[in-house]
Amino acid sequence: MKPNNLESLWMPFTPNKTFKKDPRIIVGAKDMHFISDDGRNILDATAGLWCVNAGHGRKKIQDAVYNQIGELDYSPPFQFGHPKQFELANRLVEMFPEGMNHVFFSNSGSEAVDSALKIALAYQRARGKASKTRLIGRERGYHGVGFGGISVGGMVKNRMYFGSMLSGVDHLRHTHNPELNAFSKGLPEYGAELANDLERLVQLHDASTIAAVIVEPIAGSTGVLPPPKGYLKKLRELCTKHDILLIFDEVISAFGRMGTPTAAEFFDVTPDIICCAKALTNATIPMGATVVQDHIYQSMMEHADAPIELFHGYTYSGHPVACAAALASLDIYKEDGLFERAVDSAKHMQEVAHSLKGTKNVIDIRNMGLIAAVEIEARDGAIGARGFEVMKKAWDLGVMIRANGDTIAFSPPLIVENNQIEEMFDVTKKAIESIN
Ligand code: PXG
Repeated sequence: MKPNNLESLWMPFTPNKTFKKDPRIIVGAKDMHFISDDGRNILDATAGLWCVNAGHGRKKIQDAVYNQIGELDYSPPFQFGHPKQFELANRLVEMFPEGMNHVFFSNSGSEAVDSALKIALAYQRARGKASKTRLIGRERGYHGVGFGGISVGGMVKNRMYFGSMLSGVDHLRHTHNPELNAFSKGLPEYGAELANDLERLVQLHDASTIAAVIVEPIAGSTGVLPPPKGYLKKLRELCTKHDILLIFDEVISAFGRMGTPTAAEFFDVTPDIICCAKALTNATIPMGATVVQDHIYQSMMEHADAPIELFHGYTYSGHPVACAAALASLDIYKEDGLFERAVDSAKHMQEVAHSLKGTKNVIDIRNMGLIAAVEIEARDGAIGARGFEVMKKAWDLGVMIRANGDTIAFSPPLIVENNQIEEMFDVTKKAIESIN
């Protein structure tokens, strides 16, 4: 089953040279497990990449996709519609916070973010605030890999190789403070005042130049950074005060990761725009969505200066097969009560994750919803080396975990059983103890 030549493929976000010498090849998946090419069952502690929330190989999605290709494989999204994209938009607005009643489809988290940024700019212009062009992100933010996303993003390596990116972007300070908050269970106590960093940027640039602020309500790929208590509410207040749009990038947090349809609902903070993707289709077919408040959509409908209100869209926006996969996924989440289930599993995961405190080299443990992270101290002069070795060792021991630098992240499918949570952390502990 091993491919005989690994050279032609340029793998994304992967050290190609090292991987190809010692590849990890996945040939199948069912429920909570991947199957490796040497026939082992590997427990999926990451829901793939934070996306397979209903577990792998769901028959209902498989059937929906198969049937959709037979019925309508593709139809152009510009100037024509098909029923399932309207149905899916209606289903999504029912799940999203009050007032967020309009959905723009794309094909990935990166595109959902770029769409949000473009909508924010076009909206400001349409309502006569054309000087509001500046976009504010946050240090350590991850918003995908488009030029818009890396510009507002705050992960150094994702930015430093790619020139000057978008102009007119600035960043809030990040909220990670291990000195005060290490080993917090759930939301960290300290740091709400960091939202006031927006005041600093308003002082510097003036609110009349700022279109939008984008943050992840809980940052994932930068190493799992739950927001300090009160931070998001404060940020919402400041955005409202200064007439700045607030965008939540919920690419990892939407669809049950927090036990609710959105993190916005969990934190009781309603942004103006939410970006989502990943678990929208249980990751079976690529799809992203940008969900906006009524006032944004209505303003664009009323004030746009051309018959096409938004000059933006993708060949595969609202692809019928992706819509079929998404509708089936939303059915499963509801029928199986997976968001509610995540609430219970999250409690267990919190206890099990924090039981690793005291393990060799562990310097912090963080968790929120069905997300946890164990951070190990970086080896001198080799940031990320230990994280990588732990990930590899865990794979050999039968568990897929994700290393973001030296932070090991856990975000299992919402169908995870308590004993599987225990297995994930037992194996991780063994892996951490086995390396120097
Ligand atoms: N926003 C957020 C918050 C994300 O987590 C994206 C946007 C981009 O989505 P696409 O579909 O364009 O990849 C993401 C993606 C990790 C990891 O290691 C996380 C992501 C991607 C790759 C790695 O945790 N999230």
